[in-house]
Amino acid sequence: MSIWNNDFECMSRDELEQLQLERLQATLHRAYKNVSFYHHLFNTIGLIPEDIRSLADLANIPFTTKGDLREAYPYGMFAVPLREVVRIHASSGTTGKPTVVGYTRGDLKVWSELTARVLAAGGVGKDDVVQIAFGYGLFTGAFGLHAGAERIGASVIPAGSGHSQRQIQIMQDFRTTSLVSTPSYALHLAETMTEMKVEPKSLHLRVGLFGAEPWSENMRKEIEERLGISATDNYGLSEIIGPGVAGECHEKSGLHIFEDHFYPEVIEPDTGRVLPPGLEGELILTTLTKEAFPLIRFRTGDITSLDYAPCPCGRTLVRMARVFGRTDDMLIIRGVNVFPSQIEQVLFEIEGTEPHYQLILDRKGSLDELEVWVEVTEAIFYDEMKRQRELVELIEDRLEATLGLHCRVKLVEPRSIHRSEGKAQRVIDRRKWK
Ligand code: DLL
Repeated sequence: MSIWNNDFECMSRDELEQLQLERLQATLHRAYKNVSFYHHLFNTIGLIPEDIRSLADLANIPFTTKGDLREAYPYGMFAVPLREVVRIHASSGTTGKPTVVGYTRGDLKVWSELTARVLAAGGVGKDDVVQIAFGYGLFTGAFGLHAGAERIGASVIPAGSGHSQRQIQIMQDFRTTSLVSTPSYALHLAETMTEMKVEPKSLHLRVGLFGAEPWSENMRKEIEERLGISATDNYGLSEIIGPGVAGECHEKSGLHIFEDHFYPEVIEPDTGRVLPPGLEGELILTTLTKEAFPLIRFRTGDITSLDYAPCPCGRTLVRMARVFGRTDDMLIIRGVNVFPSQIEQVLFEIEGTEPHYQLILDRKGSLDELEVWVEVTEAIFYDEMKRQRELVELIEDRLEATLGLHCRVKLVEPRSIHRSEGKAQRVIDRRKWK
């Protein structure tokens, strides 16, 4: 599997850090001069961009939050006049009002370079037929990876999201070799193939590049087995650029962050203290080359850790651990911190359950209750009550051992949980409605 840009992806750490510092200083100047939010921020803390002389000095600058971006809605954080902006996207807005992001022509060029790196690392080359099953629209997923695939010289099918039977028909007829989607949608496609009696091995699929939502190692195994492909994880967020912030190589042990364009830090969420490599915390990103929408120390809300150990693939870029969850999708149930992905891990290890689940949170009196709805196979759903009872108890026990919390489990009929064409909705929080 090839490395798209050897010069930058395999640079010596010394050279890389020098480049980061130069690019950081240019970014700070641009932001200070052109974005009133950053101008005020620097004035408030009594610093000017020249005061940041090393990468470590960056820790003296306060964080930028999603809230800051929302206050600047829609164009307040742009560092260039609108006439230089050639593309506008917006974040999904799942955690509030969307944030609007802009790209100059130069930004689009960098973006396609970075998504080309992601695709190449996941095994896509110019002989591939790449089916993009993300929604084309304000969401950055489809346009971002589409441009990278074209840049590689692959044949790109802009299939868009949804219409699963048609997606599979396209895979058959157009001989798709690479699927780009969310991991949950890839599983849904595998299921639809079974219903359509299409044997995945009869297709030409080789690789899958999945991202935009958290997924587990077990889910990777399941997707790889069911679709007969090699699946890699890629990460990004609209505020920073979209997909193309980081991607896995064939080693599949962490996602290489494209550090020549983004400077990562991991902090302790409560105190803001920068954590040493290896410790888990919230990822903070600073853009180093963005023209239209530079961000300094942006709080991503995503939980990960950084690993600077050399990777056998040859890239020198730091690796971030698979994003396990967000600081804000962490559920606090009777004082216990719970990430939906922990529940997914447990379910994947239990025979007879399907990889589809939903968490229903409710409040009974003053107590929070968590009910986990788990889809089961037909054989189990129509089996005798005793067998079902045993399965419920098994899942409840395993969940309690993992989470330290008792929750009720309800087995639901195959295909009764809503399938998403984009990011899966795992949590229904009824506490908010009361
Ligand atoms: O989801 C960009 C993207 C598109 C990435 C396609 C990869 C592939 P947003 O809609 O702004 O942008 O959502 C960003 O999604 O902060 C994470 O919480 C989550 N996320 C993205 N990729 C991953 C991943 C796109 N690989 C938010 N694993 C981020 C876990 C992910 N979470």
